[in-house]
Amino acid sequence: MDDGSNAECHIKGNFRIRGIRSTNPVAVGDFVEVQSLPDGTNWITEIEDRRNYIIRRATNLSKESHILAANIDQVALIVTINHPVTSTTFIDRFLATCEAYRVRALLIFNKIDLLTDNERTQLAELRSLYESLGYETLELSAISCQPSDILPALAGKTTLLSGNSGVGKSTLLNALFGREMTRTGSISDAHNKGTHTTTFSEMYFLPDGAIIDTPGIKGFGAVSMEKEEVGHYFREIFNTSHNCRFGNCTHTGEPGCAVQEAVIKGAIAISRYDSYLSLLGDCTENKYR
Ligand SMILES: Nc1nc2c(ncn2[C@@H]2O[C@H](COP(=O)(O)OP(=O)(O)OP(=O)(O)O)[C@@H](O)[C@H]2O)c(=O)[nH]1
Ligand SMILES: [Mg+2]
Ligand SMILES: [Zn+2]
Repeated sequence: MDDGSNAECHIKGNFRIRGIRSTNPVAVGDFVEVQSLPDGTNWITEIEDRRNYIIRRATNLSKESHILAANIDQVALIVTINHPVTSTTFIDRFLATCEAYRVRALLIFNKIDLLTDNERTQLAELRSLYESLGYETLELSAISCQPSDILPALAGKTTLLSGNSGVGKSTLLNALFGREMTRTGSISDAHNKGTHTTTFSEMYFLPDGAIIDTPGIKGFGAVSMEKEEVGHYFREIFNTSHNCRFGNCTHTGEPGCAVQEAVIKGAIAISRYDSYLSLLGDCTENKYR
């Protein structure tokens, strides 16, 4: 509520937002108007226009979408080199989705206390790759870090925490507040994966800003992209594509393709190009469903 207190609110069954077919009419981050009735119940009467929102389709085939969060300033993707392994394809798909939503992305590499020498090298390479593309990156150990290690990156913003199950989103949140705000779970020994401890999204207010913990999500923002669009969401591919011979080049074997040339020369990382191809493949598949 306006005074900073929490209130349990109901919503009418037929409440729907124009233009969006969503499984949840109200999402974390929404500003709403609430009417309090004499019987003590509170009813949401109005949802204010959203500055932006991040959606996830309920399933790949479904036209209904789930609004993950609304009115956010940046998304922090928590990445672990190991325990669990986060693939570069996952990171790049995530970043492409943020580009599509025009939402700022921040990469937080967590669990650096667990890294072997090889994994440390990998971390340094990945940070330098993403920094070179203009993404802000951080590295830390959420189990032992201080709020001051993270707060500057969150100041003045509403940040959505995202990342695979078990990467430490809830642990990071607890570190920020210096006490247990939310439950954390262990990594399964058998699968080196998280166990989906957080089951719904929740917003927490910081002295300057807010942070939203979300359940570990596999299919974050499976936005439907047109094949021609995919290249726009990879910054270096987009920039290089201006030098391709054909304006509609998909960078998959056309003659005079500047992107493929840059990949061969090492100016564009192979991991990024692979991720591009993987997203492109999805578009082609969806078309023929
Ligand atoms: N060694 C180490 N373990 C960590 C670190 N951060 C988190 N963990 C552990 O990783 C496990 C998973 O952490 P959570 O915070 O529950 O992960 P989550 O991302 O919230 O997972 P979901 O809620 O399932 O999406 C817990 O056992 C944490 O203690 C870290 O920096 N170092
Ligand atoms: Mg969690
Ligand atoms: Zn090309």
